[in-house]
Amino acid sequence: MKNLVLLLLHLTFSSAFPTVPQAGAEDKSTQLVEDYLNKFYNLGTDGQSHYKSKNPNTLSEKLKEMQAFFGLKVTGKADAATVSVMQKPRCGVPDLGQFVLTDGNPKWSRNNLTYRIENYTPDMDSADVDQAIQKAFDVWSNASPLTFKKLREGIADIMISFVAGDHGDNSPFDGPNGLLAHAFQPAPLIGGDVHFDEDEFWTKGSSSHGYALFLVAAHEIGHSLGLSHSTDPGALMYPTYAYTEPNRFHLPQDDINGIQAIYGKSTNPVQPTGPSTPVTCDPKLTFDAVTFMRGELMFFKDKYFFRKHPQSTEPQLIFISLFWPNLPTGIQAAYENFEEDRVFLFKGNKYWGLSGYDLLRGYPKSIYTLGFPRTVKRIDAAFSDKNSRKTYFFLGGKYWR
Ligand SMILES: [Ca+2]
Ligand SMILES: [Ca+2]
Ligand SMILES: [Zn+2]
Ligand SMILES: [Zn+2]
Repeated sequence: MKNLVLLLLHLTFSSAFPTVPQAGAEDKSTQLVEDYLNKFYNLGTDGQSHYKSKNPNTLSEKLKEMQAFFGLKVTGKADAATVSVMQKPRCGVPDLGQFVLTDGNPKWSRNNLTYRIENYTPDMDSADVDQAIQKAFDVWSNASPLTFKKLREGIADIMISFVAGDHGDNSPFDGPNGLLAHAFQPAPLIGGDVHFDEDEFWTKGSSSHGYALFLVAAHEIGHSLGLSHSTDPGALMYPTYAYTEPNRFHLPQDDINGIQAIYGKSTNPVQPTGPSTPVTCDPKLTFDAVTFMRGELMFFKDKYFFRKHPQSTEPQLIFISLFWPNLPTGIQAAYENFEEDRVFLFKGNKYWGLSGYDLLRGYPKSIYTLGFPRTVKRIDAAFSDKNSRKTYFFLGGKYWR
């Protein structure tokens, strides 16, 4: 992949939820697997762009590599769980093993770096662009000895631009969605530079449309500084794009460890710490809400949920925003209405309805429409009894039926 380190990719599918491919969709799924391994696991590097006719073992080996990276069961086969991960929106940079550092450990030899914003997107006020970029650099300078000075002219270490289509670096953009941006690892000239696809709609931060410039910039700058992808699903450097409200963003511990492994500790006397991704074997782990959904157990925790299929031993950790961009984090209660095939999620005095992985229209609704008195401000837990067809809501020491 030469020195191109980041291509943010947003695969567009009618539904982001990984369903098992239906009969007839098999060719499409084979193509998906091949394309994915080509792009992110260098399937084609030994001249085997069409594995079927050439070397099926290469495909299986690459699948195993991919499965290991994502913590899936290592089968070497394109099973449903594997295909489902391949359908997730993600960054286009290859996953080069379980190392946070980019191959060859490229780094800047100075700690005082410069950047320049060469042009602006028409999607946002230029002051908001300045602020988003500045905030993205702050993320990294707060966690390391690095400093970033903004230049208004001339050549900076990290040149930032908004460009579309073929823009002369052999890595053309692709119109709306797909590739969002890319960046180059530390080196002279184009090294460190960040390009955003102007065919995207850039925002100050919105869960429902466009892409948050701050979040994409922070991820890209990580590559500009020499970081590669992380296998930690909560890390900024994880390959998939997940929306977090920019004002509530804290650099995760995994990324702090990554940048400090390259450049050393922060010069701040108090070392920064960040959120750590919940680990399923942590005995202190508690959940916000638990429910069944179509035979799978779903555990909600902060901005994640764990999904546990009865046939698998390891629960899968997923961002809530990846499946339901409009749901809040910190769900407080959940239950499944088995007969209607609906799942209801509660937070504060609002609730949301899901049909499988689709958010139902018309939500959130107020819990008072369910008949709760105005004194009720939140639900602690909920449970629906299949046999009696009654739903129980728990609040403090009381329950409603
Ligand atoms: Ca440069
Ligand atoms: Ca694009
Ligand atoms: Zn990336
Ligand atoms: Zn470019």
